Amino acid sequence: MNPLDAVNSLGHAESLGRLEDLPPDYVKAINDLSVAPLWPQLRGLLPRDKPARATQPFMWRYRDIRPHLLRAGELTPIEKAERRVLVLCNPGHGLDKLVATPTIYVGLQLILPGEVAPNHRHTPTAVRFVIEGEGGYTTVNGEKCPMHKGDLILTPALNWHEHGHEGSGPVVWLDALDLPMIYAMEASYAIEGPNQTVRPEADASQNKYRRAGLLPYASLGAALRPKYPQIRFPWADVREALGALAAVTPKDEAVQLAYVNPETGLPCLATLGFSAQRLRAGQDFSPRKRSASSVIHVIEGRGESVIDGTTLAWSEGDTLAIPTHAAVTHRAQGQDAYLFHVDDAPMQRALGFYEDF
Ligand code: GTQ
Repeated sequence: MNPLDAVNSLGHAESLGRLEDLPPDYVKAINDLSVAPLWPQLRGLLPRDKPARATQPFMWRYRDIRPHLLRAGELTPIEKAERRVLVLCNPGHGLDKLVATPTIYVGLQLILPGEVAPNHRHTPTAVRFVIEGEGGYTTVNGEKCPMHKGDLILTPALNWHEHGHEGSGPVVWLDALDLPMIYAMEASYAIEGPNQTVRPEADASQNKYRRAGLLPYASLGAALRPKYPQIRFPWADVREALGALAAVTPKDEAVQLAYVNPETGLPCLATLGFSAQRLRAGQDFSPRKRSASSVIHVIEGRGESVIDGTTLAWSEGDTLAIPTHAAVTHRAQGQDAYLFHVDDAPMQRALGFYEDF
C-alpha cells in the first residue's frame, strides 16, 4: 500500500491530499472564483487532539518597562495619546497584533498629575488593575472610582469612561481588554463624549455592595437588575478575604477568589474572567490544564512559574502570558505571593467548549 494512503485505527487518513496534488489549472480555476479546497488546510485548521498555539509562555518585567513608560510621559503629552499605553505584545504574535494571548490585550497605562484621559465608550470591554501611585480615578457612567494599588475597575462594553489624576507622582495601571476578539469581529470602534457629570456618592462597592452575601433588599424584587452593579473591587477587601480563605483551604488546593457580579454570582463580565490568588510560599502549585488562555499579573511577592517547560522568574509588577492547554506550575518564594488572573474562560464557557483536564 502506498504510505500516503495509510489510515489510523479509526479509519482516518494519516495524510490528506496536498495542494500540489491537484492539477494547477484546477486550482487556478477555483481560485479565480475565490474558492479554495479545504483538505490541504484541514489539519491546520483542526489539528488532532490539541490546538496549534502561536502564543509563547512569556513574561514582561515591570522594572524593565517602567522607565520607558515614564519616558513616554515626557515624550508624548496626554493630548497626543488620549491613552498613554505601552502594549504587552506576545512575541509569538509579533508587535502588530497587540495581543498578550489570542483573546487578551494587555497594556500598561500611565497618567500624570493633573492629566485627563478624555471620556469615551467603545465596543470592547476593558478592566483596570492598579499597579502604583495614588490619586488616580476612573469615572464610569458618572460613578467615580478611586484607584488604589490592586483595585480592579470594570469599564464594560459601551459604558462611558474617563480617567484622571488628582494626586502627585505617576499612576500606572494594567489595562486588560477583549479587544482582539472584538477587532476580529470587525466590531471595534469608539465614540467620544463630553466630560461626565460625577455623582457625589462613593462607588457602589462602598455602599450597595459593601459586603458579599448582602444586597439592597429592594433589588430582590426589582424588575431589572443592573447589568454591572459593581464596577470597583477594592484590593484591601480582596486581600483580606484571601487571608480568611487561606486559613480553611487544604494545602494542595488553590486559594483563589473570582470577581463576580454580586447580584447574580456570575463572572462580572461576559468575555473575560478575573480572579485573585494567594500562592503559598515554598510549595509547588500545579493547576489543571485549561482550554482558556490567561494573563497573570504579580500583585505582591516573588517566585517562578514553569509554563510548558519555560521557567519564568517573577516579582512584583511582572505580567505573564499563559497559552491555552499549557502545563503550569507556580511557586512563591520567601513569602506568600498574590496573583491577579485574567482569562477568556467566560467566553469559552458561553461558546460551549471550556474544559480543564
Ligand atoms: O483607557 O479607555 O489600553 O480605550 C486601550 C484602549 C485603554 C482606555 C487601552 C482604551 C483604553
